[in-house]
Amino acid sequence: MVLFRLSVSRAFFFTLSANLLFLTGASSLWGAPPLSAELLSAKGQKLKGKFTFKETGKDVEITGKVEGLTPGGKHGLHIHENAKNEPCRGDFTSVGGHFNPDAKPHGSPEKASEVHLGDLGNLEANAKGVAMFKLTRAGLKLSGPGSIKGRALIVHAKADDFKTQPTGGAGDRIGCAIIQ
Ligand SMILES: [Cu+2]
Ligand SMILES: [Zn+2]
Repeated sequence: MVLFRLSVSRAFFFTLSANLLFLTGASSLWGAPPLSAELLSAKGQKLKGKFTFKETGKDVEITGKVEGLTPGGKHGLHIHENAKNEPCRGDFTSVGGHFNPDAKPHGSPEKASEVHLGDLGNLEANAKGVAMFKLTRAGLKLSGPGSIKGRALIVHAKADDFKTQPTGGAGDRIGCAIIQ
């Protein structure tokens, strides 16, 4: 009887550890690791900032903090396609236009499925020129074909008006970060 009990409890622990292995292995198979992007400032600007991109279910949660913006100002924020894998350099125009794999018009991320996939809205700076950013965006992928890895995050000098095509009329590119 004692022997029997021992073997039952062993079997139980074996199943438990096998399940734990399965769970930890599965989470790395299903979820892409988070990505991050550190801003480079344009000449004549004093931008500093960092963003992270994390999978949350089917969506991607983007969080970030930027310093050195216009106090109280709004600044357009987009993922640009960077199809040629350019670094952030010069006036940051070499990273191309907004990431738009589904050929949609430019607009607000509140209409996520109807606008450029790279449209992230505006950063809103406080009186000290600091903006905290948080957005959960549907449709983005962190790995594999069509992902945002290697693309460029751009901060603009002016607000995105969500109307002007195809840029939102957000003006110069004052900050650039490669998503990696
Ligand atoms: Cu842009
Ligand atoms: Zn756009």
